[in-house]
Amino acid sequence: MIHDKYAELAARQEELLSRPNEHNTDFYNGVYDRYKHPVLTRHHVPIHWRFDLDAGRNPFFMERLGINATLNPGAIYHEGKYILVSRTEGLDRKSIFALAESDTGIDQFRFVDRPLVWDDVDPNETNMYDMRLVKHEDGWIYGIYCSEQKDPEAPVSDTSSAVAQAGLVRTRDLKSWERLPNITTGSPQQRNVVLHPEFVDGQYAFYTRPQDGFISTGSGGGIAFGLCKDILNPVIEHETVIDERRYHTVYEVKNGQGPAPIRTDRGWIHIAHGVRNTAAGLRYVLYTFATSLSDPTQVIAKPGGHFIAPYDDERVGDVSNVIFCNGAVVNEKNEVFIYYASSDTRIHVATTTVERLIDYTFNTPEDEFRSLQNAAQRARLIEKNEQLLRSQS
Ligand code: M1P
Repeated sequence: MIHDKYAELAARQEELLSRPNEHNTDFYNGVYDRYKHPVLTRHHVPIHWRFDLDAGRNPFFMERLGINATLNPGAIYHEGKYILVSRTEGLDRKSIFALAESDTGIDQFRFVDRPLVWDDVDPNETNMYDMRLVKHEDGWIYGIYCSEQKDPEAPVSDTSSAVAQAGLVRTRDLKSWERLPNITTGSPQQRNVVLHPEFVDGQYAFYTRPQDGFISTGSGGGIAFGLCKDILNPVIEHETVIDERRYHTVYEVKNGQGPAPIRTDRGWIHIAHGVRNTAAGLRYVLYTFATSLSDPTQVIAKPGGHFIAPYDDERVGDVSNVIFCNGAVVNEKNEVFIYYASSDTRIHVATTTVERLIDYTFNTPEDEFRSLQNAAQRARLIEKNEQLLRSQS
């Protein structure tokens, strides 16, 4: 028999799942809109994924398999629905992938079916997270994710060191998934590997982030680009860094490609994350840049500073002061939905349009890299505005 408590929790959850979202009108920057509520939280995870509903087996109606957080979702717009594949972290720290969908893209996301599974081709893989979902022109939908295992070379006393590699799956229907081999590169570790949605020179193209260590990129780092001849045997022989780390920027310590870049008339627009160190720990923000349509290794525009940073309540969570994005979609009206997680805890959306994203990326002044030059840059803006204000007074 189903426990009495189930109906009460289900009714409460239904209120959350059907709640309309609305703009956060306290926030304005002209670039994108923020929303009042996160779009996916641990409270959205179905009750029957967490509790044993049977009153006999679970007389106290205890949560048997709790969920700690929903974060860092891959995203696609598919058959008129906004699809997220959420990193869904259990209380045991293991992340699983779970698919949620919505008709609006800003609210009423619901998890569907069951957590995603596929053939277990790598028994050493311990954790999986941060899937990029990419509709490739070859007709498949690919998922590229971080496949993490214990460092086999770590001494016995070290139970924390890990190795990150890029796992690869593909599907046509978002239901059955085929696990392909991990992507091989010359780098000891990889995270934030993303498939470019089109062939380049007849080959599959990837954004990578070569790194020496699991946390620190060491002598590696930067967003790199590489080609791969065969997706069934994915080897990237050469990685060329196209967007480097740089001193005293928001991407000083690390950076990484977010979702697959968005094709526009002016170029590919990339949403990436940048990391810098502070006395309170690492701070993760998003930034954008554009690459050339004719040569995706050439950066042709790069606004200074951050695009999205932790705001109000977003600042606090399991890993505070983090905004991370690996999912963004464009619908048929050229509206852009940017799904980002705050502080490794819950998922939000920011909306804009392709037109605004182009304007932001191509017309925001670049970082001048030195305070006095940045002061002069701001003085030029003030001067132009003062002239305009004087002419209209
Ligand atoms: O905790 C912040 C982020 O840290 C990692 O990102 P990166 O590889 O760029 O350092 C990832 O573990 C990511 O999932 C996490 O949100």
